[in-house]
Amino acid sequence: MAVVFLGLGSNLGDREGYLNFAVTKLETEKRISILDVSCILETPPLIGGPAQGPYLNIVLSIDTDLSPEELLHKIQAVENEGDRVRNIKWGPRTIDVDILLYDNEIIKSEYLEIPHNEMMNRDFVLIPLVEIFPEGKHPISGIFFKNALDKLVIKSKEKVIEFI
Ligand code: A4P
Ligand code: MG
Repeated sequence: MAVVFLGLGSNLGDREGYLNFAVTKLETEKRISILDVSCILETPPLIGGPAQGPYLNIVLSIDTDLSPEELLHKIQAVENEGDRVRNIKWGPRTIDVDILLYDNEIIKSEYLEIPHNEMMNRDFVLIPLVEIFPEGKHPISGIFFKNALDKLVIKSKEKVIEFI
């Protein structure tokens, strides 16, 4: 069994409804048990993408015997069932599920990069991750997520971040 952290985001339609939908779908998977779910965080979209509305994000931890590739297929099926349409890179989405961590494994293939390559630069990932995994550290750099978050928060103090 592996402990896996997933990052979920939504900024289209019933955002909270889509997050709940994805958690419920994962919960009903026989080979997945949900361990913990963070609070919901609302943040502005990343700078650099197209103009779009604010996101709701959560992080959850699961226990699973699915391989990383099998899990990727499962989460893509959940995204598709959650009305996800892929057109613009970084564009608005009903539901996005990213694999952040898969135990301490390091994977780099055409389809999968774990740890998620942008996770250390994103407050909407690190804030909910640190909430449910305060002792966690990055499998490659060994940097504690808590310390990475402190640095990020110092840089982007002026950003509007709120828990809902
Ligand atoms: N892929 C590779 N590694 C992974 C992984 N660890 N987990 C591949 C999941 N997928 C992974 O993803 C494209 C491909 O990445 C997949 O087919 C898979 O093989 P996608 O979700 O289909 O497409 P995308 O939207 O272009 O990329 P991605 O990576 O999901 O987008 P980002 O970088 O996550 O950006 N602002 C706020 N505040 N909150 C957000 O959640 N999200 C984005 C999306 C932009 N701005 C945001 C937020
Ligand atoms: Mg994604």
